[in-house]
Amino acid sequence: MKRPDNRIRPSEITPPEVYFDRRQMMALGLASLAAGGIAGRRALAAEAGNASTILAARYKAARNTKLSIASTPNTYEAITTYNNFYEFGTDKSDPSQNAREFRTTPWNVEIGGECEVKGSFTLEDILKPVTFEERVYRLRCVEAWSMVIPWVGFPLADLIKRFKPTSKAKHVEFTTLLDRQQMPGQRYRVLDWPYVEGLRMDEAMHPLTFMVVGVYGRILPNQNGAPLRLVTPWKYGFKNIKSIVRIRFVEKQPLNSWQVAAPNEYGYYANVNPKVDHPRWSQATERRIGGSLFAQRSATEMFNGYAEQVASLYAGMDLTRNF
Ligand SMILES: Nc1nc2c(c(=O)[nH]1)N[C@H]1C(S)=C(S)[C@@H](COP(=O)(O)O)O[C@H]1N2
Ligand SMILES: [Mo]
Repeated sequence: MKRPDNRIRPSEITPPEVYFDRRQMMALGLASLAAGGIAGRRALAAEAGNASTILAARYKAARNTKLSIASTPNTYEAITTYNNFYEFGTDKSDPSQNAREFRTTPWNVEIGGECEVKGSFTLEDILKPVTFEERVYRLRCVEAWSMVIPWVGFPLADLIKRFKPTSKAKHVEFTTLLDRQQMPGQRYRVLDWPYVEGLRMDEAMHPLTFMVVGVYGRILPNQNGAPLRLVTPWKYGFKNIKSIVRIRFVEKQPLNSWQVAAPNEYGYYANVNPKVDHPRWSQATERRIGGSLFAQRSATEMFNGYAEQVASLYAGMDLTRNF
């Protein structure tokens, strides 16, 4: 595993206002602004600052202290330059380099399968009714490293309820964008593209399961899965699927990309478990990114420290078999 390449400075990362387009301004009721036309570029430019301030303010959400851990988060720089996002390359430094031009507006999410409300929804449709909050979660990668990240987002359960899943909906399947032009990593057969992940319905509805749109009070950078990604803090990092374009309610357990790629190494549940090793390395300890390479590794916690909240979901299940 390569060490992170720190050439990119936080100041080089696209500022929030660059992401906002007319569609988003419309969604905020700034129609006159979005109309443009002869009203002129000057007026647009003058008010654009105003619009981005309103939008940006939404990402400065209050922290949910009850569902946050007390550890100090990693730096913004570490979180945005040490990434796994194979659509943009397999080195940790590739996504921050190769995702700079990735277009996240306009963005649509297709909702389908076993639910009453379905169709194609704009990101604005998805985000308008929800309340953003900040949650500090530990991210534990299956590669035995971890980070602490202040995410901004909203509970997945709040989104799911709006689509009224039927009694046949036993799992939720998520799919990442497929776009070989924009995602150069998809030209290589590292994985069977597009990236797919899934959660059992009760996992998806769990209050810890979070849909993320921002980090550190700012809109989510492309390399972290803009504009919409999943975060399940008690599972290995690969469950946290990025840049989601499709959510389907399904009866059968979906096949997730890493399970398809190496079924003996990666499962569907992927719950953090110090007692169930990866066939090629131990999961008993982890290395915190950003610390000294020589620092002592810390013990991996069952369910990444969230056992009290989630252990009951797996009562009676053999977690060695269901890894
Ligand atoms: N679409 C997609 N989602 C993905 C990945 C990926 O390669 N493609 N990598 C996963 C892995 S292995 C990890 S550890 C986390 C990393 O999230 P971060 O870069 O925001 O820290 O994203 C996950 N989501
Ligand atoms: Mo990961």
